[in-house]
Amino acid sequence: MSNRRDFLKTTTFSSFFLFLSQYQKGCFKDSSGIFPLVISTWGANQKANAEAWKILSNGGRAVDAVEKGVQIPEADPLDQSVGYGGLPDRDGRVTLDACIMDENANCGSVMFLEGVKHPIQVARKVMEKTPHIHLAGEGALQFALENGFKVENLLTAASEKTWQEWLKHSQYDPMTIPKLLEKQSKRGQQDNHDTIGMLAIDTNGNLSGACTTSGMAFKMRGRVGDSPIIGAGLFVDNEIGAATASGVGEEILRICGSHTVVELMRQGLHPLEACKKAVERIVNKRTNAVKDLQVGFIAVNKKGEYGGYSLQTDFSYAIQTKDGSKIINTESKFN
Ligand code: SD4
Repeated sequence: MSNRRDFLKTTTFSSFFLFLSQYQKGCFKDSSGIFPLVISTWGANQKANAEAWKILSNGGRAVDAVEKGVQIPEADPLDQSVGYGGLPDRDGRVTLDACIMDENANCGSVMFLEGVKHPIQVARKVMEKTPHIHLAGEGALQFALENGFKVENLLTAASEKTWQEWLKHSQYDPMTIPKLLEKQSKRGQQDNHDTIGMLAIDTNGNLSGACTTSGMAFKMRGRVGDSPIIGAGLFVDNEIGAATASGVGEEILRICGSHTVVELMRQGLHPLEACKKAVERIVNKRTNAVKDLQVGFIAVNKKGEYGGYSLQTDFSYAIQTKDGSKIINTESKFN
């Protein structure tokens, strides 16, 4: 009898520890059946989600899915906020920022990188082939060239024209891209887009994320925003969840935005509430300075619950699960 009790005790304990160790490694299977899942900043990034979904729905890794997915806007010449076709800095140069983070806290990032159409691929190589996390400017380019990337002209005629127009008054406004998009957007949120931050959970329940941008239009040469900074534009903690950001990078950096959102989820907040608290922290610290600026966060937790919140209206995210794809307009602090 006592042997049986001991056996039960031992198996119960060992199953519990096995579960715990698997959970901590993040390699438990999804028993709820809701995974995979992919979520991206901005409704227009449904196309990017669809690309990521091809990998996720075949049982692929979340990190492969996000790397592939964000290449859709990177390659799109009509997307003036990411990759090829992005609006240049005030000197007329397109400079790109991107980062990627996987379920094991591996991460890689490039910033102030010129002439490479898919900075996210370079960021992944930084993650996998170097002892570093962030590579910037000339060094990032040298590394890209050494790894077989080609340099091409990323400034499209349309973006050059917008820059020539801007030069007439040369006034920097961090809201240039949102205002431009508002003008171009015919079907409301559907067409609205900006920096892409993408988060995914694969069938093994593992989380990863990627973020890529051409940054603020007409920024100073050398300016780097939040998007390539691990913890600001993107953060993944496979035990808790992941978050990413879009909007005025300086405001996101100030509160280490995405890391803050993940830490708020660690304290038990739902992803939407965590995003809201992070936005409120910016407002509390910055008051009037941010009343006309945009910042938006999206987040997903380990259970697959997700949400987003922004400073201003007109922020949305795209989500794809087994139930299909949809766009959600977030609640915002200001209306
Ligand atoms: C940056 N956060 O460079 C990026 C730009 C952006 O919506 O997200 N715009 O600051």
